[in-house]
Amino acid sequence: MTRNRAFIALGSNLSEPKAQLAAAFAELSRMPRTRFLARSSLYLSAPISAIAQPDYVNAVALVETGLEPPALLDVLLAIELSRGRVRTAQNAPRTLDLDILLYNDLVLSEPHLIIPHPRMHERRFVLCPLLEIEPDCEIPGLGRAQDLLPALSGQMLQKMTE
Ligand code: PH2
Ligand code: MG
Ligand code: MG
Repeated sequence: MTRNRAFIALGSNLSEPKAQLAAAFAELSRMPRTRFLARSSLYLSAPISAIAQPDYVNAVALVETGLEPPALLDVLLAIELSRGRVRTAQNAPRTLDLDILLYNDLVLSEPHLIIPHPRMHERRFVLCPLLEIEPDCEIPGLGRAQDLLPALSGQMLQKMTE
């Protein structure tokens, strides 16, 4: 199996978010040609959205996978659907969101898939859990994740007890 390292962001703010993330970790560990390597703590975060909505539970997972990025995306979208995800407006509340953050040191810009995730460096709810499992994380084109964090100190984020 080709061993690619992929970091995946998890987020939920509907239908028992903590349970959604627990189910999602289990689903990620069952993906084909994939080994689940690590996950962060759960974090409670204020929504970043123009639409008023509940707080989110967020986390980041690391997997080793033989799936190429488009196939990985398809599997993640299928897991979202299996958790009742309904797509309405951008940044609308959701039962489960699974985003590819990083895939090795790949830089990709396709209509439906941009890697690194184009907004990850603006989001404390992504960088904090990412740094928890990968302290030396480098984001291709943007530098060390650790160095991007101070600019985001105004965003509410709280590590949760599980
Ligand atoms: N996801 C979004 C938009 N805003 N805000 C928080 N706190 N957490 C998220 O996961 C999130 C968000 C779009 O994917
Ligand atoms: Mg997202
Ligand atoms: Mg998404």
